[in-house]
Amino acid sequence: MNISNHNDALLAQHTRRLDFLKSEVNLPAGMLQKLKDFQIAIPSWALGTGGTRFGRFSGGGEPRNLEEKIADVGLLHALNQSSGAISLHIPWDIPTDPAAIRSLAAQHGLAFDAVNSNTFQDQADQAHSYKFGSLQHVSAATRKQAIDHNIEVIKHGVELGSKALTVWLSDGSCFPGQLNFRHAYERTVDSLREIYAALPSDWSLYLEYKAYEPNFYSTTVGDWGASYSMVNKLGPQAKTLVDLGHHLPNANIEQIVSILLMEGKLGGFHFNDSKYGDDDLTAGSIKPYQLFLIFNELVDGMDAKGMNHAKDLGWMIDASHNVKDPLEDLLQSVEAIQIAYAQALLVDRAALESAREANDVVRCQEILQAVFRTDVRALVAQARVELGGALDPIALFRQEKMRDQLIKSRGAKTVATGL
Ligand code: RM4
Ligand code: MN
Ligand code: MN
Repeated sequence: MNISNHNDALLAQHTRRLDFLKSEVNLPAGMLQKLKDFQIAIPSWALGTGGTRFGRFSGGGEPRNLEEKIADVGLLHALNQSSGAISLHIPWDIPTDPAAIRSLAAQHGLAFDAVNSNTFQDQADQAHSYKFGSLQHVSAATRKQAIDHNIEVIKHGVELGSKALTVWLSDGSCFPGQLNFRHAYERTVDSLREIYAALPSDWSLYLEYKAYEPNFYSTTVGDWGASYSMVNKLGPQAKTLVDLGHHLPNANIEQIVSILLMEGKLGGFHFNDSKYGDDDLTAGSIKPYQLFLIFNELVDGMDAKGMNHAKDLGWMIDASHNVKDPLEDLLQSVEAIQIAYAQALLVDRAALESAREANDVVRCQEILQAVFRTDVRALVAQARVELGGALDPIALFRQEKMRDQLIKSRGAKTVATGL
């Protein structure tokens, strides 16, 4: 791929835009470096076209195995220099030769972010069904099977150099009366304690919550309150993971983020966007202002604790759908996240704080919206170019007909494991 030719052709336009931005806003010292350091992990389950329960329309050239998934993420990273990690879902992606997988990833400059367990589907060879839950199950044998699976996932992660386990449970109930809420909660915590006990000392356990689906009456880890109370019982290595699509409509996610962060219990993110439920749409495609407000709280809260923006939380995408090229979609998600982050870095926090102290509500809104309406794309592009990436990753992906090349080498009828 010829990145420098591509960049040369766009350079004059880019410089004009960047100069304009610099003439309009004061860029805080170190901002460009922060943007360069910020890496977002790509989920191994989103590299193929996502389906819904009504169907799936494969686009061709989808990765047929873990090696090809790593190659896809490597391609994204070469284009944007900001997706330097991959998050695996087990057993969708079992690294059978971890040393080889690790070195392949290293060749692409990729690290392994959190590994994800799966106790929401039954596998062909499994003894006990998860139809009525996994860690909450009434049967101790089923719970043990799910616990053992999570411990197995940790082992895979250790071999790859991951440092976190993400647990998302579909456990819950579909009808009133089906479940004893207290017992389900207690059994889940007891099971999680056993998983927690198997964590290496430098690992984290992220407990993801979700309001509903596939259970439609109750979900045992259904909101941040349930997750927060559980991770508090487990210990310091356990934290809550926020997936942006997992709230009831109109939830104030930025406030949830702010409080979890303040309490030292925010572990990381699954970025995506949604209109109705867990839609898993491209980050920033529906509610970009919300994404900005979330990053505004993140920057504020992390700075208050002296945290490293790039390293102290887990930044992951969890998006997947039916209609776009998955690689183009992921490039869009990464850029939307970077834009929101860059804008949050531009907020004049001293001015905002004094407007708040003066109860100047209008001024508070003006400060935030002035930043949100600033076009920071040239700055994000500059960070990319300084790292060796493309000025316009999607344009280059199309110019070089990268999807056609993938179809040629992998075939038109491939289907990737995942959602
Ligand atoms: C869930 C949740 C998990 C993801 C699965 C595939 O809704 O978001 O993070 O692993 O989907
Ligand atoms: Mn998720
Ligand atoms: Mn989800």
